Amino acid sequence: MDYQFKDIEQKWQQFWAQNGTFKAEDKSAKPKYYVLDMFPYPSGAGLHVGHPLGYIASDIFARYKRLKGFNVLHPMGYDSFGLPAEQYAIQTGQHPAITTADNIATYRRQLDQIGFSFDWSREVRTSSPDYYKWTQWIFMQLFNSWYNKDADKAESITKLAAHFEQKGSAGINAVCDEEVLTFTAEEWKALSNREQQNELLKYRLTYLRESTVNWCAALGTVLANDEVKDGFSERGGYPVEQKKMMQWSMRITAYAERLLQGLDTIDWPEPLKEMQRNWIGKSTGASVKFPIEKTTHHSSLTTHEFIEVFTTRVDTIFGVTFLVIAPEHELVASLTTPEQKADIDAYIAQTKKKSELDRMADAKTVSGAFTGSYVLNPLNNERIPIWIADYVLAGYGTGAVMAVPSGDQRDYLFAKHFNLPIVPIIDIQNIETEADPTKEGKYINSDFMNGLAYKEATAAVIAKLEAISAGKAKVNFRMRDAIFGRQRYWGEPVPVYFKDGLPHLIEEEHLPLLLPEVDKYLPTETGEPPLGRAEGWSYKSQESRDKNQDKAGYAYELSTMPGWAGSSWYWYRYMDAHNDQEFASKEAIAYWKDVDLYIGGSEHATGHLLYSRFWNKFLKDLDLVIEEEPFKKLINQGMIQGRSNFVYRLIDEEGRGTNTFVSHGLIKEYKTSPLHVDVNIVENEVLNLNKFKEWRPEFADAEFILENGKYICGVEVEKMSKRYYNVVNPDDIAQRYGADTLRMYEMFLGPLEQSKPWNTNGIEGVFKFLRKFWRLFHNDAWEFSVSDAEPSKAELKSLHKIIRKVEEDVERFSFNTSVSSFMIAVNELTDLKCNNRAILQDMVIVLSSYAPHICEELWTLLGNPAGSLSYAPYPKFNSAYLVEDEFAYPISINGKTKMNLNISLSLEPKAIEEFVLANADVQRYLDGKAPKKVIVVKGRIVNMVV
Ligand code: ANZ
Repeated sequence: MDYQFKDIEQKWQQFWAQNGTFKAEDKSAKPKYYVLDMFPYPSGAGLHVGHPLGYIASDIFARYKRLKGFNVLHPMGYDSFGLPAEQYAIQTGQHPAITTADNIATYRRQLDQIGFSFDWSREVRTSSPDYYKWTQWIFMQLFNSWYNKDADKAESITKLAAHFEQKGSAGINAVCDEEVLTFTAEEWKALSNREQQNELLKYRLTYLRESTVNWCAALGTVLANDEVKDGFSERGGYPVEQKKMMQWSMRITAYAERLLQGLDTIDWPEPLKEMQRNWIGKSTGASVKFPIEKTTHHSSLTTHEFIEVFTTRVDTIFGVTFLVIAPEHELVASLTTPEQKADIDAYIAQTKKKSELDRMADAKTVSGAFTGSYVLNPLNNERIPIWIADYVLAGYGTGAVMAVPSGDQRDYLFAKHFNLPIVPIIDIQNIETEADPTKEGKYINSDFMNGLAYKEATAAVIAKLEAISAGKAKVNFRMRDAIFGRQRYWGEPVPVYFKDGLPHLIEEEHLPLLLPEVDKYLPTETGEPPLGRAEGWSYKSQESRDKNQDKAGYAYELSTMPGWAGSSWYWYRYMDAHNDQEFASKEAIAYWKDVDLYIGGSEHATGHLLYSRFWNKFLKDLDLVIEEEPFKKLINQGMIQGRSNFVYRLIDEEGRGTNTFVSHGLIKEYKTSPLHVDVNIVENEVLNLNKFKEWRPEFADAEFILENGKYICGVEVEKMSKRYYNVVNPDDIAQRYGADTLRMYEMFLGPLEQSKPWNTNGIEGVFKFLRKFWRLFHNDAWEFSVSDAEPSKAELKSLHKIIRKVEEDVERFSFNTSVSSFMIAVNELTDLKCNNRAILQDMVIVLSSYAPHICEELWTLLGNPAGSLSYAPYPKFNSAYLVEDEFAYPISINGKTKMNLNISLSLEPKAIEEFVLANADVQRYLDGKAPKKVIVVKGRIVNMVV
């Protein structure tokens, strides 16, 4: 039979599903291997050909590892909470759970069609209650923990409370809020329970805090920085304001140093690591306290007698000519003198409109306002004016900068603009370039720094500051604590209720806290998040249940968790997906440990991949997991870009578009305007005219100006997107050519990590290759026919070349290069007319991770016992078959090569000469004459002089 891919693929997909072929063993004598894909958000649009790229690569790897004798865990699931389903719910009223279930069904059908070897028995969905129960449970553990800097790990909050009870706050070295109390054990005990809880909240790893957010009143929600453009929401264009709101946050900053150090231990792409390093943004410098010069205006300044700055250039302290604090700095109001109040107020109003991103990006325009107050330089008592300016960010360092116009470009521009003094710090003339004492000169303005290099000078200044308690060395991180609340519906409810204005966890036995039903997916009239609409949704604690009190119950937290909550631990759930006692059993975690290979997009560099590492480290601190890092090796697959096609509409004299279209080669001769056309009605750039007329009613009577009888379309590479009509659906490819061709073709497109445009120009070639492979097993009448004869040397050589090549390629994730090697091997075997069972059987195994369906079918036809070849052993490479034992000697007569002769490399020159002279063709060239001289260079050439 000819190659009937449809029947074959259907048959094997069913077989795998029915037999649970890819179910990973929970315990096994085999070594484990965990291959993970970033699970998708099931969007309404379904998969396009770009999505499976990474999945195909990981599937090849997973299948290869099974052949290599590993117990492979290769699961799949859905990151199924999120905004699009909620937006759809707002528009149509359809419950997001229904939309999500529908979309998942589509995804599943599409994935199944590509023949992935997922262990579907372990599927997870982050939006299903038996999953988010454990997301909520992990949140509870975070709430119940604090970060002990001395132990350098998270510990139980009860341990902290016990310490307070016995020793007060002394001896606690924690990552916590800035404003914590200092107290003795007695003072702690004297606090009310509420006061104690309030204090503990400042230490918990997840906590409520007032933070500045981008608030969009019209949309009723907080927006992320990248959703705000020039003070307006990107979607809808509504005004966005900087607003302080109580928000749940995660103290990821506690893990900053470990997140940084861990990067050196994992095998990830260097650019990705670099993105995380920059995001974490470690800066080594100093904090310096500048005492505030007290005047009559400062009666309200009781506790703050100084402004603290963070600087990476404390060696420039004698060049400080002003201080700049962020407009949001807590001291602004009390520092502002009556004369300056109008200026300052106007300036603050102006900055409220800018997002933080805009503030950082906007380096050119200088703006600021003077508060009217001064600080003193702690080392020389110089008076220094205090300004506010939006280039200083409230959330970084201390939100205050000592400005050194002779050392820092921004400070320099600011000083020039506002006519502030510029004091040089080193003895060079050109102070417009940033001062670098290591290169450019010596310090001036201070005796003790004279002649010192940068490092020594820095240490000397810090020592001076420490001596007068005005400063100390400090490490600062750019990374902030992560906001953990959204004012939205379709997410995990936070398992918290409020009592006396303080948050409390619900009892564990009441997990999961189910997402309540609401009448609309919009904020309430009073601006509460959608969960505020749920009727009778309140918490009754066990105590109140027992006593039958508090009938109304306590109010629940109304925000839901952010998109990244469910994906920050999901790889553990796959290890033990149905456990209803734990997020995963200790045994399962001890066995699977971590992900050996993770494939996904680099767009998750500072989101998902950072949060996952954070939660993993936290779970490790609690001894709930084994490894410090979750993903040992990671590969970013490139994007498959769309290949857009264009038609060119003819423009008439009045500049109006006509219904005539000009072929691409002729557009220079006409006035035209380009129009995207659906790539599915174009083949090899030739437009299918009939399909074009059917495509849209307005084109029904379109006319064409053709070249050589054809309409040729223009081409451009763009993002694959519906609005460019360049989306290629994997279903269509699978229908037309089969999944095996699709899989091989996606790999064939180029290196996995590279982005590349989709084009179908080579897909026929891949399809033909598979058919040619199928042909090897069949005679001219398409009957299955293989021989049991001994394989020839040439056949063995072809086979062993590909055995080794695929092994090497797959191990270094070079999937595209294997595809061309397969093609060479099949061509060689075809030329050799090979139909040898021993050769073909091994070929089937080697190819099976790329093209599993056809290989399963051939495996069965070869007469193997019923079942799958998925666990057959990968053939052993034998280098002996690759040793070249013959050489094609060029035979030349009077310096001209006449022919080549295959001669054994073991022959010595004398024997070679005899062999050559005995050859009939050589004799013909010699015309019966005996050569005067024969020169034989072994392994190189035979030359004859006649
Ligand atoms: C004095 C100085 C002199 C500075 C000099 C630089 C050069 P990184 O490496 O990013 O940590 N800075 C501190 N806090 C800031 C804030 N909240 N907003 C904006 N800028 C801030 O940079 C730290 C440097 O950035 C600090 O060192 C401070 O300026 C500024 F020749 O202090 B420097």
